[in-house]
Amino acid sequence: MKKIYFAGSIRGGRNDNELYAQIIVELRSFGEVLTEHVGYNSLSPSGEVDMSDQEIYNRDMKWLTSSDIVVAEVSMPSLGVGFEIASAIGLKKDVLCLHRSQSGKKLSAMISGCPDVRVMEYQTLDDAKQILDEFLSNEISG
Ligand code: 6IA
Repeated sequence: MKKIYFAGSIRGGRNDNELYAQIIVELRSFGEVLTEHVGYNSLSPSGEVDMSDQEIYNRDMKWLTSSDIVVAEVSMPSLGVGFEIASAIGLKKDVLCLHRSQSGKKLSAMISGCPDVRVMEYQTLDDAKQILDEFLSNEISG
């Protein structure tokens, strides 16, 4: 079973967390999603966690290293997600970035201009699912 690392904003802002949860449901039909907590409603930027930032970093970097595929929802700008994308590129992972055209924010040129990631614009959740299906079916067969 392929391991999928999903990245989405946490301290960058949680406005899209329900969308992340729905993307994660879709990702689960293609493999094991290592980072399901990114979609949890209960995870708020100021919330209680029983891990230190260093422990979170170490655990996430270990998961990122062990993953086969990285999918990032990048509509809500997040330093952590940007860091994960750059790290994934360094680790030679296949990276798909999903950006909601109507988010009101233009994607950072450091992501949209990067030749090592696939960036896809989408509008509805159904569009996102279709993009994921195409990307992941190729990944899994290839
Ligand atoms: O800079 P951000 O916080 O927006 O970065 C979000 C990204 O970093 C996500 O894709 C996660 O993989 C990772 N990340 C950041 N914080 C955490 C976390 N706990 N737990 C797991 N992964 C994280 C923070 C909890 C706290 C804010 C209540």
